[in-house]
Amino acid sequence: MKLTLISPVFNRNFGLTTQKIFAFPPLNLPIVASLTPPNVDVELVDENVEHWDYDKKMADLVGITAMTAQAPRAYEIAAEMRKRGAKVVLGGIHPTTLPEEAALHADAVVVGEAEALWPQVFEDFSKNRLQKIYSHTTRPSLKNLPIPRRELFDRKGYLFENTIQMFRGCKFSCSFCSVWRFFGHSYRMRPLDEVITEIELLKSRSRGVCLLGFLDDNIVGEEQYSAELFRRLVPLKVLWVGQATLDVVDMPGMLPLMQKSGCRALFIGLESSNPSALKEARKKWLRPDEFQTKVKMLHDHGIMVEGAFIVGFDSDEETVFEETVEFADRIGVDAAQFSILTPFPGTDHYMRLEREGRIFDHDWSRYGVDEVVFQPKRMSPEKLQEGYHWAWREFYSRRKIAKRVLRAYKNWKSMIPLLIFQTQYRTLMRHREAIRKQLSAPIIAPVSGVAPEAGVWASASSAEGRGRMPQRDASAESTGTPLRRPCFSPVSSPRRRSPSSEP
Ligand code: B12
Ligand code: SF4
Repeated sequence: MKLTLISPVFNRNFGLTTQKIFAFPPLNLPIVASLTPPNVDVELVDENVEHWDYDKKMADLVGITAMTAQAPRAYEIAAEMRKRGAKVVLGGIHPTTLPEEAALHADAVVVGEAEALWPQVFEDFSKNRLQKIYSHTTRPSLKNLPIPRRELFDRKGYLFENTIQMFRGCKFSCSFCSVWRFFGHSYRMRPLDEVITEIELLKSRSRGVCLLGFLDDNIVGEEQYSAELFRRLVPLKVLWVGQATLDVVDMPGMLPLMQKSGCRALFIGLESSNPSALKEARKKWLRPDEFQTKVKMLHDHGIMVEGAFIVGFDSDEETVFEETVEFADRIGVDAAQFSILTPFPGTDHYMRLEREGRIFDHDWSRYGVDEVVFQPKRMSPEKLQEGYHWAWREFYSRRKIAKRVLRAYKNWKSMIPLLIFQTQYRTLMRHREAIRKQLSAPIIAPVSGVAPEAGVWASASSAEGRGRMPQRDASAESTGTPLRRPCFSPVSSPRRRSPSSEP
């Protein structure tokens, strides 16, 4: 009996993740594997880092995970595997949000968390009585979970495989976010003893320094619990990175403790320098005038900060791109990620834009936060798309990278990782922008058979580092040419265009 678990490529146009630094292993599939009886032959395919062939990975049962951006490719793989005789089960955040859609493409859909459902799915499969939808009424407890089968990652070539999760859920209700809708509005914690046992195991398997990546959306969400974890990490001498909200800085004694426990970098959702945008996002508690001081406090504790910023809020004007890049530089973040506000199905933001008739593209493969799928309020979709690319180019211009790396001289140990990270980001984003430009030519054949090759490398515009966004070519705007979706899978949801973009 063979089970193949598949993580579809995030964005078919970009193909394999060529930079190891951004190749993040999926934790969900090793969890599903750990819930499967031990006598089953389990194989894991991560299309983001490996080429593969349907015929060589054939199995009796296939499990596929999908975030929204992965869904069209997941459906495509499901069709191919079913054609070859396998039963296919879909799970993850997208099938959970839209189970009826997913059910059109699979033999069964898991709505929710595998811990509560997979043993039953597997038993039903073994007895040839698979049902179409499996869902739970209460979210599962996170006690006594088996250790995820990370050995299935072997030889896939990730920079590090030690991703770990302590709790699920979030107490906040950000309007654009899927997490609190999916995992619930309060925290469900794993017993700390079990977390520490898992970390000790990861440490014993590591060659050299043990680097951990915590996947928790807010590692200090439960202050007491997190502080206790950090105390227990100190003697283990690991290094770790994670995600947090900026109020970590206000928690008495937390920063020195995190530093001692091995924290080296935090990914923080700063979202915007515009208070009206923060209100829209339901992040009123963030105060942009405090960001600079707080980032400095993190730096003083040897913690690098990657700030996440979103553009495309209703209150964002066309100046938002320059303002955001200037702001990110001024507050001193070490790295930044820019995203286009994307209405993920199931979120409050999606429901509002849908009600207002502003979502013009339901091709989920474009929901990777790098394409405009809705009509912005104070600018054209083209302007938003262009400004997004400009922000990445500008923030990662050579001149700005050099400035940031030199600024880190007080914490000299961080200079080399910082330089590597920044140049990798620069390469990745320029590569993607170049591909997108090439794809503005109308047709790309749908991918089949194997994961797509990354597109051809090409150099993007050289006008960089000047801090001002070039004005758009007016002739291009006047044509009213809709943003073209480069590759539309025949199995994805039907696409609607905004009235303004009708030919
Ligand atoms: C780590 C992470 C990543 C990693 C992914 C690693 C990987 N290969 O999976 C990276 C950094 C690559 C990533 C990228 C993106 N991410 Co991300 N990511 C996360 C994060 C923080 C943790 C994911 C995780 O491992 N969770 C823990 C596991 C256990 O949960 P799970 O995956 O949901 O799995 C459970 C169930 O869903 C189910 N299940 C899942 N799959 C399957 C399959 C089967 C067969 C079965 C039976 C069950 C099952 O069982 C599992 C166990 O209970 C989540 C937030 C979160 N809390 O989940 C965001 C999240 C998933 N990401 C999100 C987004 C938007 C993205 C991006 C599109 C944009 C971005 N943020 O950059 C990109 C996509 C890539 C691209 N286009 O470049 C959104 C997804 C929204 C949506 N509706 O799709 C989330 C929810 C964050 C948010 N705030 O909304 N991400
Ligand atoms: S964006 Fe972060 S803080 Fe806001 S609800 Fe989502 S996980 Fe919680």
